[in-house]
Amino acid sequence: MFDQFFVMKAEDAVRYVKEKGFFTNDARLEAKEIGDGNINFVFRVRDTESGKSLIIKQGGEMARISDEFKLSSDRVRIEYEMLTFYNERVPDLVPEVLAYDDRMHCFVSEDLGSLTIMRDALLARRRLPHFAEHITTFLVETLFYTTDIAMDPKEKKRWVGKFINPDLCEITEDLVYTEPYTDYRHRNDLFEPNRAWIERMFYEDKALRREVAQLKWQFMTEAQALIHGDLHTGSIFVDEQTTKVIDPEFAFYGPIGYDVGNVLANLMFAWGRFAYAPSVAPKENVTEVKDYVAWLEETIVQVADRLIEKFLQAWAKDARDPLARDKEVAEAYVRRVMADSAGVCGLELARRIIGLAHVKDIVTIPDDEERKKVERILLRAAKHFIFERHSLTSGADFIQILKTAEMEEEQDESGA
Ligand code: SR1
Ligand code: MG
Repeated sequence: MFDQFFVMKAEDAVRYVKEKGFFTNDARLEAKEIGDGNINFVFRVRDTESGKSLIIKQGGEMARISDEFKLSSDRVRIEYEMLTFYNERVPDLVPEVLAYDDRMHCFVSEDLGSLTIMRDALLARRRLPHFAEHITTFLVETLFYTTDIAMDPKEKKRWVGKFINPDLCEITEDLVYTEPYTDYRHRNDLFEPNRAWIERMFYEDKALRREVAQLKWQFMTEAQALIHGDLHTGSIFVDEQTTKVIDPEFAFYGPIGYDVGNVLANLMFAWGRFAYAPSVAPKENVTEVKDYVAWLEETIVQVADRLIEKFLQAWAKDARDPLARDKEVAEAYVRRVMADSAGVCGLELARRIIGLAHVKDIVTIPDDEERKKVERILLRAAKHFIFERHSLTSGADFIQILKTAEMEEEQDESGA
């Protein structure tokens, strides 16, 4: 029955796992479509007696968010190959992947049901004491070790070919790099109280468009490392002890800063929400919320600083190019990674507020005045990250930009 592609429903998912031998024919299974992303279908199939469960992820021919996006099913193969690579390199930080089916455009993987999507954990103000350590290990192990500096350059070029991902790269090129800097009414979805402000601050800023153009050509041409390509807090499962990265369907050989910048920006959405939207928590929790904002700031600092440290350590241990043995070469390389990360951090902040695909951290702020302010602070920060990316060299520099953006917004509000 599963020898020709069709979009599965929950009952098909039950038949599928039985036919493929994951469960016996008489197992009592229940299945539910649980996907909340913009693109694919995700089924959880569970044995009601043993409790054993599995995930099937299936890619249709177009994105869920809009049928404007027609997508090659090859993305499912790429995601499966990426998860396989991650399982070899960082098994503790990803789900186990069990099977791939190129006819049904799906794969089967471990169910991480006991964990929570990180965006939801942050919205619930859960502290994740190991996140910065885990994610920086993930980033260095998957990024540094897939560069020409650590990998055999011929093998690396084969990988570049294996992970060519034109449709998903096109989505990023359009949604992240082009549309938020253009009055692209057809797809940009602006919060109305900020429309005029965004038109002035973004669409009319030619210098900004020039900087973004540089970053866009870099994204399109720099085959630096095998990047995840969509490493936001909706692509990470967590609990207080655990971090598991999922969803690498946007993977390709691109700039390291794309992954790092996404992680940082998505921590900043939670930061903006809790720092400037008091209505999102009960009044009596004000001190707890303040402490949570401090925890988010510490985490942003640690992600940047530990990444730099671990990258340099990995370089000292495993760089194989003879020209890479000079410590100053390593330091200059990492400085550029951080500049690229800052640029992408700005792009991600901007596109989730101005573009088509939003984040819950912002759109669920119930008070319009608060949301207006949070968006403006993050958008001001976005511009600083893009323009000043070459001068950001530590985690503290990232926080400094957030503080500058806060101050500018306060001054503007008070008419100073
Ligand atoms: C059409 S897809 C919109 C967004 O969802 C994905 O998760 C990526 O972030 C993409 O930009
Ligand atoms: Mg995704």
